Amino acid sequence: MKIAVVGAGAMGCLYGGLLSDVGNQVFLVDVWQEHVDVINQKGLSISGVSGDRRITSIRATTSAMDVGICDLVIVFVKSTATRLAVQHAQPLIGADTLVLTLQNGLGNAEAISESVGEDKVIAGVTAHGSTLLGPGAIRHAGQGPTVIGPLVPRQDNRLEKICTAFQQAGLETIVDDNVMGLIWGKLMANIGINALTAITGLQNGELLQYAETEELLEKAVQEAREVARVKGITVKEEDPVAYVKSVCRKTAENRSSMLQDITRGSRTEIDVINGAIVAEGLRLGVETPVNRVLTLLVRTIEKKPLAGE
Ligand code: KPL
Repeated sequence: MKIAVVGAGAMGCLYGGLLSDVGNQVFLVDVWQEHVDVINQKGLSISGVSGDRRITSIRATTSAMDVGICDLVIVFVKSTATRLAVQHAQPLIGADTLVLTLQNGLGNAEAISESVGEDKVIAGVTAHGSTLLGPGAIRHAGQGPTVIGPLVPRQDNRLEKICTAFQQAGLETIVDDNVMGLIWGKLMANIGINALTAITGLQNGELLQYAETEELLEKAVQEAREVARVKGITVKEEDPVAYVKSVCRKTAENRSSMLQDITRGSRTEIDVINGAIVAEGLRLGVETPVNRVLTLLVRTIEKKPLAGE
């Protein structure tokens, strides 16, 4: 399968690397020139739970024009960059291309659909954790299922083919048609974990070692669950709080993507995670005080210069 991964951060490199390692033709498309150069010269280094390896079959580029039309485009850029990234990814998308978003937060599938049409979009969630160590190197920090589904019902078996390709790469994957339920289910994990780790500097598993962070995690998730209920979304997980705690344990040593963003001085996805819950809560008349405080604190930390600057 010819696959392009748009956004070669920690998760994009993980999926791209594992898919390339089993014989797919994989291209990473990213704006970071040094990262692209290191991958092309030395290969992509993956360490951690899936074993240590260097993948030299993978190609990286800063321009989608170098790649041409693909069978599958996986969008892994930060949610804040989705619209722009998909515009730049147009040379990858032909009549039979499917575009998969496994990004965090709300609104990505909708943003991609506006550009490429709903029938080409598949969305899903991933329970893997991954950390970018530096140019050309990631650590696979936690494993879990990938669940994907179409935005509109499909008549062909292309989704199943993607599922098989992922499984061959060691990425446990299933198809589920309740895409919004899936996205909201994963959102619960990001709501409970990302902002709290970004504010405290804790790893995911450490959130459960302190009564204070555990209580805030529970409250933030309960608020989000109420927003989902009033909105009429059937969240995949029956007990979202228990689910989020299980994600903390499974990705215990991971530094969440939001903590990684804060450490790098990058903009976070707070507005499409806790901020989105606050906005939906306001619209639906559901109180979300914990999510509001978490959102305001992360926005403050985003504005504060990094220590030493
Ligand atoms: O998706 C994640 C993230 O870091 O963004 C979790 C599930 C919290 C794993 O770290």
